[in-house]
Amino acid sequence: MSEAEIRERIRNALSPYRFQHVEGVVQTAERLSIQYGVDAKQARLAAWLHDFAREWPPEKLQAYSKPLQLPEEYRSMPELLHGPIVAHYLEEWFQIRDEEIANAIYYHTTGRPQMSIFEKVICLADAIEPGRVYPGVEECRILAQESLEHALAVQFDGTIRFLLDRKKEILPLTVAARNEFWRQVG
Ligand code: DGI
Ligand code: FE
Ligand code: FE
Ligand code: FE
Repeated sequence: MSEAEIRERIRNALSPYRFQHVEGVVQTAERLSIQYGVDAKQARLAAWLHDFAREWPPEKLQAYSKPLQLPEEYRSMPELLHGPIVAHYLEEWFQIRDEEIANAIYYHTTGRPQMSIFEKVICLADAIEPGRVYPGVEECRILAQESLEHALAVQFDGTIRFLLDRKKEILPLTVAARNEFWRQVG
């Protein structure tokens, strides 16, 4: 499937608002990939695909996540399922057999310890694309010019703060990723 065909499939799967977000992630992922020395073509593909299942209803997300055997805590946080689902079905749905792309999509929401540079580029592009507006986004954009880890550390603090304020559950993986980013910043 060509990039143009993938773009059309994504456009059909998402609301105009979300598609605009994805276009922003593609542009930002390409820029960060060049800056941090990972493959730009792969980064664009991962970015196009990362939110393919983002607007599915919870029941559909739960159904498609069955074969993935995720830890129990994902059950109560359906907004964490869209990445793992697309990663799992990447080859079947898009004929893409690429472990780096699959991992970057899988972990784009939660992060994880020991993320590759490629995974960090996709995760950060998702957070700082031009359409994003939240407290601290400008600081993250500036930090991204110097350090993926520093930008992600601040970004994950923001996500965790957001979840705490709303009394939401926090996935241990998200906390582990956050701790490691700060450790890497020193
Ligand atoms: O899909 P996007 O909206 O572009 O962004 P995303 O995939 O990074 O985040 C999706 C949602 O998941 C967002 O509202 C924040 C939330 N989230 C991230 N980490 C956690 C989380 N939600 C819970 N409950 N727990 C987490 O650890
Ligand atoms: Fe997402
Ligand atoms: Fe994210
Ligand atoms: Fe996204």
